Amino acid sequence: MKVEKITLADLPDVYSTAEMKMNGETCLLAAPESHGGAWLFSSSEPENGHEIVENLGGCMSLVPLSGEEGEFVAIEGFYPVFQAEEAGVVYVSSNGGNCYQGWEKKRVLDLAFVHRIEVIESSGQLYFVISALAEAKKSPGDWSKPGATYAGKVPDDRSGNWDMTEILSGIYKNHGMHVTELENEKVVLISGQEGIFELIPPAEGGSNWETKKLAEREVSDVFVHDVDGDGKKEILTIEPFHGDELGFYENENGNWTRSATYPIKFGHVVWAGELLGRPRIIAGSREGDSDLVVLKWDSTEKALVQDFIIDKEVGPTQITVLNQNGSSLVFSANNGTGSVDLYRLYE
Ligand SMILES: [Ca+2]
Repeated sequence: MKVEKITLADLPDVYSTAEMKMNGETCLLAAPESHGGAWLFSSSEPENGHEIVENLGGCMSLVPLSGEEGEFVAIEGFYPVFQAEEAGVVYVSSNGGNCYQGWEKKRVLDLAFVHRIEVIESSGQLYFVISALAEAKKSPGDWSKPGATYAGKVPDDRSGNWDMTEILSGIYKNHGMHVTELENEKVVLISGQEGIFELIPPAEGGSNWETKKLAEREVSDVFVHDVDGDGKKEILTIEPFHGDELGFYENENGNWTRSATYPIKFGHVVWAGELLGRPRIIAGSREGDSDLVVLKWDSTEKALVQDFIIDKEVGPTQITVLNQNGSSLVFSANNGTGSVDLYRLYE
């Protein structure tokens, strides 16, 4: 594969990315971990991005509200290094305006050290799920208090109350969150020091989230895809917390087993999906080569191997991948270079 790189914006400390539909078009969002604003880029004219929300810093996560246009939720107030006593969740809406104007931000939840948010639809109900990395911290190295995960219904009237209840507690370094489908059910995966957990949303009319533990090892981040093409999904991980290994877990008879690893350095990006129609993994490191690298599964060697390097010395923190018009686009928050970059992959 060949790679074309376009720097879309210089955004110091850029950290989070997402994709979102806006006026029928796919758009991309980026926001910083320090004080700053959120930017929006249309996929048809990505070079003409604009800041759409002036004050959306300490932004660890950006997530569109499923199926809707022009609205998203985000974490704000989680500043480096672990200054997050005042962190919370905001709801951001375009108010039906054009791509770049009229955006309004509203704080909907306060939760110290809230770090991840996802949105999942189940039985026609939209739920938000949030995790606090820890309950509290006296210093960056203080991990004495575990974090918890909470969920609630996204109110139909977004200006209403966003109520939440605790659904998983006692997870130290509660860091990873990923919405996926396992055994034909939409689920949320959570990862931390105690391992990987699967959270299944309530049945129709119910309120209880079912919890299953999938793996015991300390895991920083998770992503799910069938990367060896055998029709069964695998779990890809970064481990341990911000760690130096990418893990490959296979499911055999209902049990998840780590059967391969690949070396990374201060791992921060793990993504798996289709690139130009082929199953691939993208891993990003914030130390060492600080690279963004594409891996593939070698079924002969039964190992993860490097396919090609997208970029080096960029220190990516999050990516969003789009497949459109015969290209694969990798939109990257390159924290190390303070830039929002778009990579177009092609044959
Ligand atoms: Ca597979």
